[in-house]
Amino acid sequence: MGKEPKKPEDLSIWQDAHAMIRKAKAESIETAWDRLERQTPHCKFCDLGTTCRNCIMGPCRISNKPGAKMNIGVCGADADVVVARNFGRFVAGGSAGHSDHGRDLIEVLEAIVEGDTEHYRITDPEKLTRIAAEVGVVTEGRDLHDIAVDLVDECFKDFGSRRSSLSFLSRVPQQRRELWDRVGITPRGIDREIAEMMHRTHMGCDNDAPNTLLHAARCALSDGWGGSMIGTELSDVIFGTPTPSRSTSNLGVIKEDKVNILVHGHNPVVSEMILAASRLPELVEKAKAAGATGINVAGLCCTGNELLMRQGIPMAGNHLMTELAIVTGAVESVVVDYQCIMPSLVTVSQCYHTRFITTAEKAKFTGAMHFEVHPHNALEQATAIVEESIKAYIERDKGRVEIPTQPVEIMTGFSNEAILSALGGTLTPLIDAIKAGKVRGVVGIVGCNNPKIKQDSANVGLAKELIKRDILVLVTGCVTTAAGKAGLLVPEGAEMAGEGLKEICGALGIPPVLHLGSCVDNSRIMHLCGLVAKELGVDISDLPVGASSPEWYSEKAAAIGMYAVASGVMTHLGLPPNILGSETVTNIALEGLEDIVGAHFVVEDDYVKAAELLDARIRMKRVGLGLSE
Ligand code: SF4
Ligand code: MSK
Repeated sequence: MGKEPKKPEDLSIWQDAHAMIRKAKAESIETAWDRLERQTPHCKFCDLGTTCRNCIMGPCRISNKPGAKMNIGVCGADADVVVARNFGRFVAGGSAGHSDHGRDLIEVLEAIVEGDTEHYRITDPEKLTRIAAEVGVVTEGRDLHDIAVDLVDECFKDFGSRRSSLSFLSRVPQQRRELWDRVGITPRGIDREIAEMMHRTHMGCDNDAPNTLLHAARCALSDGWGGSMIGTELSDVIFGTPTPSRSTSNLGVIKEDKVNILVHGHNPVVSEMILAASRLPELVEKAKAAGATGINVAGLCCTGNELLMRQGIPMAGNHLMTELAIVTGAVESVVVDYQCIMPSLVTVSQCYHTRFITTAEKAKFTGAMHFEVHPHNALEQATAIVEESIKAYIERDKGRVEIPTQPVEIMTGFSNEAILSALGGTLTPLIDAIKAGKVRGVVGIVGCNNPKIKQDSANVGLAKELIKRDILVLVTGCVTTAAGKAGLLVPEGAEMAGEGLKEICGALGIPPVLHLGSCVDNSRIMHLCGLVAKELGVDISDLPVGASSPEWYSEKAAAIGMYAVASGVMTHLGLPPNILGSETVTNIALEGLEDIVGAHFVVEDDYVKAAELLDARIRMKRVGLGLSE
C-alpha cells in the first residue's frame, strides 16, 4: 500500500493556503510540496554534507562511518574537510546574493549622481548625509551631490581588496572589533571574502575544517556589516527611510475587480518603479477601459517587504504562497527581480493568463517574458510591464478565479530610525524596559518557509511563545507575512504577550512583533544590537538577545545565521544545515563557536523547546548584566 497523500491541513497552518492547495490539485497544478514528496528521501551523502564535486577526480562521497571504505575522497579529503568546504561555499553563496543586491543599490545611487537616470532620486538627504559622515565622508559645508559622489566611492571600496576593514564596522562595539581582530575574522572587502572562500575551497587549499569555518564567519560578516548594510541604507536613501504605517496581508489582498500585479524577489529598484507606473493616471485609465476598477500592486517575499516597509503596499504572501497566489487565477503578472523565485512559477503562470516577467539580466527564466530594467529606462520598462498586465486582465478566465479569504491588518515600517523616534529619540526607554524586566529580551525571527516544515507553524509558534515570555520579537523576510497573518503585527497583538511586554506595547502604541524589513534588513537588527551594546558599554554577546530562523531554506539564511553568531548572537535554526556528516564541524557550530565568538548555533525543530532555549539564553545574559532573570 502506498503512503496516504498529505492533506492541505498538514502542509500549512493557513486557510488561504489550504484552499489554494486544493484548487491546485483540482486543476492538476503541482506545488513545492508535491515535488518535495517526489524528491524524498534525499541523497544521504548530500544531506550530511559529505558529497564533494570540487574537482573531476571525483565526485566523491565520503562516509564517516567507522571502518567505511569510502572514508576519504580521491584527493584524500576527509568528511571534516568536505563538510567545512561545502558549508563555506554555501555561506559564500548567501553572502554573494545579499551583497550583490547591495552593489545594485550603489549603482543606482551612482546613476543618480551622474545624471544617468531621471527615474530615481535621493528621497532621504538627511540619511545620506548622516551615513556619509559615519563612513568618513566630509559633509560639513558641502553640497549633497558631492557628498553622494563620495559615499558611492566609499561603498564601492568596501567591495574591493584595498581595505583592512569595512566602513560600517564603526557601528560595531570596540570589544567585538578587537575579538574579530584577535581571531582573524575582521571582514576586509566583501568581494574579497567571497572570492577567498571559493579559493580556499578549491582542491588542495584550506584543508583544516576549523580554519575554513572561521573564514565562513568572516565572509558572512562582510555580508551582515557590509553588503546587506549597504543595501539597506542606500535603499532608505533612494526610496525613503521607513516609518510606521498600516497595511494588509494574505491572499485576500488580491482583488477580483483589479489588475493584480505581484512583485517578487528582493530588490526594490524594479518594484518601486512598477508601483510608480501603476499610479500613472493614463495607465489607471487604460485599466478601467479594460474593465477593471484599477491597478493593484501587492508583494511576495522580500521585494514585497521592501515596498511594504516604505510604501505600505499589501503583502500577498511569503515563500510557499508564491505558487498559490497565482492559483487564485486573478494574478495578471508576477514581476520578479532576483532570489527566492521558484522556477516553477513560470509553469504555474502558464496554467493561467498570468504573465511571468523577469527584469534582471542576472536572473532570466526560460519561458518568461523579459523586460530588462536599468536605471536609465526604469519607468519606460515599468510602464510597458503594467500595460502588459492590463492586456492580461482582458484574458483572465473569471470562472477560474477564487480568492479564498479576507485580508488581515498589519503594521509595518519599523526602521531603526522609526524605533528611535517611537522611543522619543533615545534608546533609554527600551533599555529601561529591559532593565526593569518588562521587556526581558529581544529575538529576531527571520527567514523563510521550507516545505519540510508545516508552513509557518514554527515561525508563528515561536513568535507567540516568545512574546508570552515578555521577549520582544523583531521580524524580517518571510516571517513577516506569517506574523502578520497571525495578528501579531498590530498593537492589539499585545493581548497575546506577557504582562510586561503588553504594558510597553500599550504605552508606545506598538505591536509585540515589529517588522524591520526584508532579508538584507537583518542589517538593521545588527545595527540596533550595536547601538544598544555601545550605550551599555558592553559587547553584543553580553546582550539578552537571540536570533532564530525556524523554517529557513536558503544560502542567504545560512549567511545571516553565521553573521549573527559571529557578531555574538546565539542563533536557533529549525533545520540543520548539511553539516551533520562531520562531528568536528557540527561540534564547532553547536558548541565550539561559543568559545571563539561568544555565541553558537542551536538546532531544534520543536518551537516550544526553541523558545525555552532562547529564553534560557536571555535569562543567562540578564544575570550577566546584573539584572533580574
Ligand atoms: Fe573528490 Fe577531493 Fe575532488 Fe572533492 S576535491 S571531488 S574529495 S578528489
Ligand atoms: S525572501 S531568503 S524565502 S526569507 Fe527574503 Fe523569504 Fe527566505 Fe527568500
